[in-house]
Formats: sequence, structure tokens, C-alpha cells
Amino acid sequence: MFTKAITRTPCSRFSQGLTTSSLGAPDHALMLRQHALYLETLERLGVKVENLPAEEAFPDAHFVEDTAVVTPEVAIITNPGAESRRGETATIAPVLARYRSIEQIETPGTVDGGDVLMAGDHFFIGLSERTNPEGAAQLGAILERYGKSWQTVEVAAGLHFKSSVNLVAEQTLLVSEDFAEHPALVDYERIVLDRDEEYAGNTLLVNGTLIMPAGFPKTREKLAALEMEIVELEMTETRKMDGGLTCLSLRF
Ligand code: CIR
Repeated sequence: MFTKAITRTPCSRFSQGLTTSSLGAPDHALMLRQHALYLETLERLGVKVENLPAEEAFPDAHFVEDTAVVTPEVAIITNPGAESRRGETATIAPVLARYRSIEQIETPGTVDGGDVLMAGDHFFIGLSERTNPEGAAQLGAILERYGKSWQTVEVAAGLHFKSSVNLVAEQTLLVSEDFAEHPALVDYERIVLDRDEEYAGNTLLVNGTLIMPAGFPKTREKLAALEMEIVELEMTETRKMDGGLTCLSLRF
């Protein structure tokens, strides 16, 4: 059960953040409306949201998920893989320190929280352009000290591991075709996304409800088999900046 989430208002320069998408320039006013609905949805699901003020110096800073890995016992501040995002952790660490003891990933290790999937006491750490083997090893060593197990998984396509693989029930993963038969994931039930709906893979499980991006009917039908409440949110503006539902919050 998540009781808390940390989020951040997208800054006015958010369209200058990093992106590989060719979906066009995002609209700030629409982004703020979509972000507000996201916060409202979390609150409705029993999560107390602490929304931090926009950070004009860091246009990707509302993707707070990348700045930390939060377990029930500890918050591990990451060292984001993109140089332009390194400074984002400075304002997150003091907030998390109110709730958890703090650990830190150090250079030359890099980790983005978007590469880290918590499945109970087991952690998948994606190796990507943002998360390097040194960062994964540091994170794994910290997790072990708190009684957790972990493994690395190569991220072939997409920005982060959670662009392709997410937990939608205790033992069920929503995965892209690339990960459908991945040996690291075979102990889980797997729901496989259609190629043309891969963006919907970034679905967020919050207290028994699935929050998914709006406009992916085939994925919605597959998820309906889980017999859980499903909420669809418009994610068009976040998607233009390579982000998804999980990126916009730290939940614990
Ligand atoms: C970036 O490229 O870093 C941002 N524009 C998007 C980060 C998305 N974060 C995530 O998937 N956890």
C-alpha cells in the first residue's frame, strides 16, 4: 500500500527537456492540466501527494522517479545518467530524508530510477544509456544490505527498463514483445503488449488500481482480465518528452 507520493510541477521550460520523440512540441498549459489530474488520481487512491515547486533550471525535473529508488526501509538517491539531470537530486534528498534513511549512488556509477523495478523484495535493474553496470552494482550492494535481492537486465529498446516492463499485479508483469520470453521474467505471469501499443506498457499500479495512458484499447482489454479498477489518464504531453506515468512520482 502506498500512502505517500512526491511529485513536482513541470516548469515553464519543460519542453526543453531531453527527448527522442517526434510527436511535436508539448503544450505547457495542457501539461499542467494533465499533471493536475495525475495528482488528483493519486489522492483519490489514498496517496498523500507532496507536490514540489517547479524547478526552472531543470526542465526534466518533474520526472522525479529518476532521482531516487524508495523501498519500505531506505531511499537511495540516484546519480542520473544524463548530465543535464544530475542537479535534480539536490532538492529531492532532503524531502525523502524526512521519511527514510538516505543512501547515495556515486560517480562513476549512474542510475535512473526509471530503470529500477521493485517487485516485492526483488529488484530488476535495467542497464541502459542512463544506468551503467557500476551504478547497478552500487545500488544492488545497498539493496542487499536491506535484505533485498536484485539482478540486472539489459534494456535494448526504449529509454528505461520501465518503458518496457512494469508490475501490474503481485506476480504479473506487463511487458513489450521484446521481453515476452526473457529468461529473467519467466517466473512471472506476463501480459504482452501489442507492438503498436507499447507506450501503454508504462502502466502504474497504485493500491489495487491500474492507472494507464488513455487511448490504448487492446491493452485495456488485456488488463481487464486482472479484474482490477482501471483509470485512463491523458498522457499526450508527457509522452512528447519521453515520459510516462511512473516517471511523474516517487511512491512509497
Ligand atoms: C529524460 O529523457 O530524461 C526525460 N525527458 C524523460 C524521463 C522519463 N523518466 C522515466 O521514464 N522514468
